[in-house]
Amino acid sequence: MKTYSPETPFDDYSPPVARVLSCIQPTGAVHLGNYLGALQQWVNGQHQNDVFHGIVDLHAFTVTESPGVLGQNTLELAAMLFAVGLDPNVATVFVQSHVVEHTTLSWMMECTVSFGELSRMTQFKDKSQKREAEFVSAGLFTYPALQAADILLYDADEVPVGDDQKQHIEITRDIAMRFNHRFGETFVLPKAVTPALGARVMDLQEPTNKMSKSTTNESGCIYLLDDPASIMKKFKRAVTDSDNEVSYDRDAKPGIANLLDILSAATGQKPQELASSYSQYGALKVDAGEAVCAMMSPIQQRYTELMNDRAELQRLLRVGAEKARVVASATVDRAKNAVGFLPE
Ligand code: ATP
Ligand code: LTN
Repeated sequence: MKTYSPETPFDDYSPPVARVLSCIQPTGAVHLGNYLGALQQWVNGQHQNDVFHGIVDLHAFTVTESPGVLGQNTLELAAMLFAVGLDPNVATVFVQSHVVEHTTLSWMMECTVSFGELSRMTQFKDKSQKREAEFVSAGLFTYPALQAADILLYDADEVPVGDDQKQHIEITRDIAMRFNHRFGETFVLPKAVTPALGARVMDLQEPTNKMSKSTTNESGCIYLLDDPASIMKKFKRAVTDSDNEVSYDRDAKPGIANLLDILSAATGQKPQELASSYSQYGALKVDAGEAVCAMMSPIQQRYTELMNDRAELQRLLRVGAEKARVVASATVDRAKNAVGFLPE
């Protein structure tokens, strides 16, 4: 890479690229929140930065109790990541369990985070409460340590995520700082980057909750593989409010603001500007639905093609894991040396 020096003319200078990492769990179908809050940013960032994207099956294992589902979900998610536009020749796309360094570093992270810190994580509180009578694994509790390992293994400068993940990036920084303080400079401190639009896509039926695959009412969640008829139906049924004036106000009019945000993310126009061009809720719902259908159609086509060639998908994932392992194993060696484990 070229670096700037007074002797180098400006047109020859390219700033150093950032190392970017983000991951997604293979826990079910990808929804519009995942796409607008994270995946779209991953795709846009791949030509500017050095990007690593993991399918975090070990994280999904925290809530997996039946055999056979994890591998199939992982394969389907890989097809979806390539279908939305991640280029396997540019981005490093890998499966977390294929890179064994994640579990080694995760244990070191567990020993660097406190019980109190983990107890304060809102995702753990939400997910353990939602599981009510179900089994709550210790892995669900120590989950942020594994996530910290994912990020620190790759010396990530930036982590593009939706709003809900900011706390996990904060705890990763705290763990990295503590480790560096105890054992000497080892880890790069990452920062979360959230998109201006789509940072939090809300449920169409309960617009004060984030759109989520663990929703109780399926019609509030748009899946990337939904057919156009069901996408339109879900938009037409979206919960709004009782007056009929289109304005962009997230607190007073969460349903309308969400529709405007979605339409804005799909068209590139500002939500406030869009608001002024509508006088009725019905037309806004139809336009938002149609814009989403148009955005999904090429993705769905590529997804089907990719799923028809399983051998090729697995080959792409092997290439990704090899590239990931090179960086990850160097970091684990550095961390072990810093602590002073006895070398083999
Ligand atoms: P869910 O709540 O649906 O189970 P999750 O947060 O567990 O979702 P992942 O599949 O691990 O889902 O998330 C992948 C990415 O999608 C993360 O970066 C997360 O911040 C982002 N994301 C998830 N839901 C939303 C949403 N409603 N709006 C914006 N971004 C979201
Ligand atoms: N916890 C995240 C998924 C996740 C992740 C990561 C995101 C696991 N490891 C590393 C960014 C970086 C979630 O539930 N969305």
